[in-house]
Amino acid sequence: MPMKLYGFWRSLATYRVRAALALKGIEVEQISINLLQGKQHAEDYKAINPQSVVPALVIDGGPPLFQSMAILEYLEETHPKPALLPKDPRGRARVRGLAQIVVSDGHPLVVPRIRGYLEREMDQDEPARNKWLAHWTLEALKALEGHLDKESETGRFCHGDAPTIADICLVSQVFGAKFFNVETAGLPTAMRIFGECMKIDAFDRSQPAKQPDAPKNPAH
Ligand SMILES: N[C@@H](CCC(=O)N[C@@H](CS)C(=O)NCC(=O)O)C(=O)O
Repeated sequence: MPMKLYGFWRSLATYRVRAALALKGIEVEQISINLLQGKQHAEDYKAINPQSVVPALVIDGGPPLFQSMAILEYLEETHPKPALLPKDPRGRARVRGLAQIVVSDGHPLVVPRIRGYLEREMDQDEPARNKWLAHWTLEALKALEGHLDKESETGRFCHGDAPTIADICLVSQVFGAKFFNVETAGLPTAMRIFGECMKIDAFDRSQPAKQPDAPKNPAH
């Protein structure tokens, strides 16, 4: 029975899980929860993920897994090849640290519920909200660049010459930068690594615009 991934084409957290599944060659059935239509708040989806966010991953009809980092760690433990974490504890800490810059610090500030709150409760108009989205997306990418540019562990990818969880998170953040029209010229190492990742079929076919629920017209 294939795993069932509840997600959305535009969701950066879902992208992270799609990319990990694809890199590990795991078959998955995708179920689209339309965040733009608020379907994450429907009772039937809340029964799967009470937080009303995607992704959620259901394996063999068991209780859904939630939170993209926890899911990536689960996939790494259960499908260790190809490895998405280095073997040494220091390396693992570095890769997880890079990943957390995105997952814990950057991405949470731009999710739909934050944007909705800025609009409805804080009376921020669209230009102000777009400024917020671009600012915090760029801050996370600048933090990644600060590490990647100067640390000797950086290789073809974020950590050495094979993709890791850090690359998955970096790529998701760069897709965020594309959505929010962020200028990426000042991020040469991060963007070089993004380019390396996108040469890999698993990263490429997992990208938002290539999902079955993505609009056919790229102007979303
Ligand atoms: N930290 C969570 C983030 C989950 C999350 O916020 N997902 C977004 C899409 S990327 C979502 O479903 N948002 C719905 C909302 O904000 O209403 C993870 O990494 O899985």
